[in-house]
Formats: sequence, structure tokens, C-alpha cells
Amino acid sequence: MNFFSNARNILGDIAMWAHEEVSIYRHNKETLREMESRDALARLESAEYRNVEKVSDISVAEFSERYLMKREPVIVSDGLKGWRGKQIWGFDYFAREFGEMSVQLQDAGFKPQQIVKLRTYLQEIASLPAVELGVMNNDLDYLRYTYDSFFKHLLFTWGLGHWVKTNSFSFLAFQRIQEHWCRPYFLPENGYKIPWVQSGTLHPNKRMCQDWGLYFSAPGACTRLHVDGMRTNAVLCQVEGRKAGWIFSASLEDVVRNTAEGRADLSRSAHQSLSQGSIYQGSMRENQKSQRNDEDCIWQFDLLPGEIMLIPRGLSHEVHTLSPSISLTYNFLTSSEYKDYLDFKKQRGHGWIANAPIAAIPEFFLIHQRNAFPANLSEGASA
Ligand SMILES: O=C(O)CCC(=O)C(=O)O
Ligand SMILES: [Fe+2]
Repeated sequence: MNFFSNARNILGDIAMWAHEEVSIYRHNKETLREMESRDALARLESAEYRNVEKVSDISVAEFSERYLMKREPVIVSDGLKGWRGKQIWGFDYFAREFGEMSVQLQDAGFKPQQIVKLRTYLQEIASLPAVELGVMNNDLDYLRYTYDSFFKHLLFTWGLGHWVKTNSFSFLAFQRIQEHWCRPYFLPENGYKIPWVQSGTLHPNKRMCQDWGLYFSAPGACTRLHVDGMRTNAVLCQVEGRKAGWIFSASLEDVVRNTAEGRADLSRSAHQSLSQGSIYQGSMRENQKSQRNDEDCIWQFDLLPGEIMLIPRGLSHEVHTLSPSISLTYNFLTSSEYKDYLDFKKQRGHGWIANAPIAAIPEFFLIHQRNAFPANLSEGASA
């Protein structure tokens, strides 16, 4: 990339950031948030429950039209097509190449935890047995980012990482694995607001994108319900192991946050079960309809090695690791999404992370089980 286009991108990044901060600050007073959800159970039960669709061999145009612009999650099952990392990366590779480094782990809510030797950590998690969705193990912390100073981080985000001397695993790994991966084939070459790339080509392996991370986690580890800090899109690129969890429509943001954090009324006395809709009649049905918001949707995902999932901008999600996992993730925003993105962010403010996982709420987990395994439950009921 030449000097001038690099300088244009840097200025674009700064202007974008300043413009956003000012707009959001000016609208701060209008941020409306439901602080408790009296109808949470009814809303969760009546929401449409879907599996995240899996597609392959998808064009940039189709991906953008069908998913990105509609904020519809999707898993591209051949997402890692063309990545040498698919063959090279693994627990052994990272232990061999970076094993001597010290890394700081994080808990399910991104809080910094113990500092460990990378090799010891990777060896500990690599052979653990798989778990089912809903089984959590809080003892096993996550390796997400190990950033260095803010200034060095800026240099990486502007594609100047090769100038930086660092002892941070994330930064060093970013430099050393550059040739093993590239922009996923279904994402546009340019026309991005975050990071700023209006012409030329975005190379996310050269210019560290927002929230870039190489994630390592053990079965039972969790990233609690949250909306990504900047409310941009994320691609979660699964290299090894399996992850599962849920993404919620924007209409459910307050409901799920209040549910996870214990500010939702989940008692059945107040709201009748909607899952047994067929046996309810007359006024009960009217009541159900009034609780239902047509936009409410819960997407469940099951992400396997080689696949990439789009987590659409601004949507709350919770991610559970089911088997020893390595993922690569970063965030972005295209120019065509910018207006909607900013309007939404002015209303809702920055992202957040819940203080407890939604999977730990029995009423929510039951809704998941009823929808994910309807046959099992009817067998159980008739037995
Ligand atoms: O992989 C995880 O545990 C969390 C991923 C995530 O939340 C993201 O990429 O935005
Ligand atoms: Fe996230």
C-alpha cells in the first residue's frame, strides 16, 4: 500500500471516530433503555426460534444483500477457503511457535485474569473432552487479546505493525501469521467505514481491524451475553473446535440483557406459556398476540472448524465453547450500512456485556431445549 493511500485511511479512521463520538455524545440523553422486563418470559417464548443458516460458495453481492444489509446472521461453511492456516494452525503449532510467551487470560466477561505460559495453557486445554451447550466451566479462562500500549495498537490498526517491537502475543502472532490467512472471500474488497477503506483493498491480515483477536478456549468456556463495544459486524472464523450459542434480534436487546442480569419477570403466573399455543383459546390467544413482537427472533448457532459466522452489527450474542477451540475474529462496517449503524447507535449507545450468562437462566434454557429438541421433549412427555 502506498504512502498516500495509507495516510488517507489513517485520516479517515480519525475523522470517523471523532464524528461518531460527537454524534453519540450529543444524542446521549435520548438513549432509551428498558430497565426491567415485565413481559420477558412471554417475549422469549413467542420469539421466532431459528438455526443460523449455513451457506457455501456465496458471492460478495449475495452475502451483502441477503445477510449483511439485513442484519441476518449466517454461517459460511467454506469460509476459510484459501487460508493456509487451515492446515498449519493448531494447538501444537501455537505451542511450538509462541509457547514460551506469557499471556494474560480473561474471564467470561473480558475481565483480566491470571498470567500463564502459553504452552502450559494450550497443553492444558487441548485434550479436554467436549461438552454439550449449556455446560459451563468458569475455571477455564479464555485467551482473547494481549494488547500492548495504545500507541502500538494504533500503529497496528494503520498497517504499520512491522515497525513495532512488542512482547504481546496478539501483536506478535498477528505479524507472524500474516501469510496464513486473508480477507474471507465473501467480504468486499473496499467500501468500508471501519476500518476506513474507500478505495484500494482491505487486507485485514496486514492492517489489524477493530477487535482483532486470536481466541483460544476450553470446553465449557463462555463469552457472556454482550453487544460488541462498537456495535459493528464481527466475523467469527473457526479454525479448530466447536462453538455454539445464540444471537438475538435487536428488538430483544433489553429483554435478554434484563433476563441474564436478573431484572426480568420470568414467573409463569403473570404470563401463560406460549409454547403450548394450540391449547389456548379466545382471550388467552389475544393476550399472546399482544405480547408478541414480530421482529423478535432468537438464532441458535453451531459453528464448526472451517466455518465463518457473521454476527451482525449491534446484535446481542452469547458464545459457548464446546470443544478445545481456536478462532480468529475481527469487526468491520461497510459504507452502505453506515447510516443505519449510526442511527441505531445514537439510540442505543455503545455495546455492553452482561454480568451473568443467559444460558444459566433456567427459563431461557428450557425455551432453548424445547425449540432445539422438540422430539425429545414430546417423547419425554409421553413416557
Ligand atoms: O468466540 C467467542 O467466544 C466470542 C466471539 C464474539 O463475541 C465476537 O467475535 O464478537
Ligand atoms: Fe462479540
